Amino acid sequence: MSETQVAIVGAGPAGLMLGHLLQREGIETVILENRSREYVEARIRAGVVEHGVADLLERSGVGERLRREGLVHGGVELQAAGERHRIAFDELTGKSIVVYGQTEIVKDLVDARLSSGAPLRFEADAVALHDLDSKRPRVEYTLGGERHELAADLVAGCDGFHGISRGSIPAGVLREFAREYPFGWLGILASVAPSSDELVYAHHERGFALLSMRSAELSRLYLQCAPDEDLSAWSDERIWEELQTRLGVDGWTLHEGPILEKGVTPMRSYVAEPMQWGRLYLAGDAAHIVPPTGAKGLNLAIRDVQVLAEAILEWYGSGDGSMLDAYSATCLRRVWRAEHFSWWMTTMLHRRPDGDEFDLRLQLSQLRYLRTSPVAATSLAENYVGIERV
Ligand code: FAS
Ligand code: PHB
Repeated sequence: MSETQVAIVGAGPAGLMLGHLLQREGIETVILENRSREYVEARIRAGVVEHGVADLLERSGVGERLRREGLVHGGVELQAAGERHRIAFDELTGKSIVVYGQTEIVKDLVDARLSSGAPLRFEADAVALHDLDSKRPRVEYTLGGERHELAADLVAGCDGFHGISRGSIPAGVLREFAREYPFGWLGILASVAPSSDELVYAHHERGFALLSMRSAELSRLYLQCAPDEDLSAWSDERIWEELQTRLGVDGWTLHEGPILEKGVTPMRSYVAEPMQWGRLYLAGDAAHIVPPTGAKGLNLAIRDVQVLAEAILEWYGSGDGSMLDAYSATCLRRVWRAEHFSWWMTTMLHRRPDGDEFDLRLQLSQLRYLRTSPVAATSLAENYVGIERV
């Protein structure tokens, strides 16, 4: 049996950032990750970092490459009926976003963790959490074909939507809230310079499309598709043809290039309440999921562990557990704000297969209102760049 102060299950953005924030303040942590380092660092996911999250990464010493290589964007384009309109975050809120892949944030956090010498165990599969309602909870995990146990003061469940932490909370404790959407995203990573300086969110009668990017040489684009879309039915040519149709506007060209990676992501909204039980604290996708239209998933994960780290440091520092007791309530205010914004962006921009003309006119009216009203545009902007006080 090994021991630590805080056992962290999962080395995604939540687990790695929590370990980083605690370790740098002298709190002992062990991070257990069931996949390999290569797998974790190669998983292509989010691309947008909120203003406040970029600041936190920099303040805590892991934002140097983000500041050097990240693309600072002062707005995004909304497109409908063949016209684009820029939502100017910088003018409306004084803030911006940073386009910097989640893969890069994970690499930066893994490097920082390994440089610190603090334990980060890859291919360590947490199989059970024990005694979560005691003062000495335990994590049972397998590593190298052997079973191990890690005892701790606290356990952080940062193991994503399909991890074991949420399911370790006894039946009857959690209330779950969910929406499944009748569509998903077909995403591609293409070796071609982005055809727009900023992101383009396009409403189209054939379905939503998003132009994003990872660098001056790498484009990231998405097409609304069926949640169980058969990827083999989408040749590179067909993907580019559909993107040209949905993103095309007069006087603009979408440049094509070799597709390096493609995948289909289904969409859901999900929240589990409370985000804690006994000495277990859930953070990130282990507790909540948002459709990626609002670019909130990664940012919520980081914001959760910012709250959790502060509460843990208070508890160890002064013995005051009030912030830990309030962890779930504190996080859920931001979680539900992000859930609403992500649902709102998703329902405004995607065509439901069972939608009708009434739905279409509501969407077009909402998009027109965002073009004509600075107040409406400011509301979108402040949610997108990240609200500091929710
Ligand atoms: P993660 O899922 O990232 O990390 C959990 C970690 O725990 C994983 O490394 C997993 O291997 C590990 N784990 C699981 N079970 C374990 C066990 N039993 N033992 C040990 N380790 C275990 N968000 C956006 O903002 N924009 C996007 O475009 C976007 N696209 C996405 C595409 C996909 C396919 C997915 C799945 C998510 C996407 N997201 C997007 C959301 C995503 O970025 C998440 O919000 C973010 O990864 C959440 O981070 P974590 O909570 O750390 O969870
Ligand atoms: C991305 O670049 O992957 C991205 C950007 C904005 C979103 C979702 C994904 O809303």
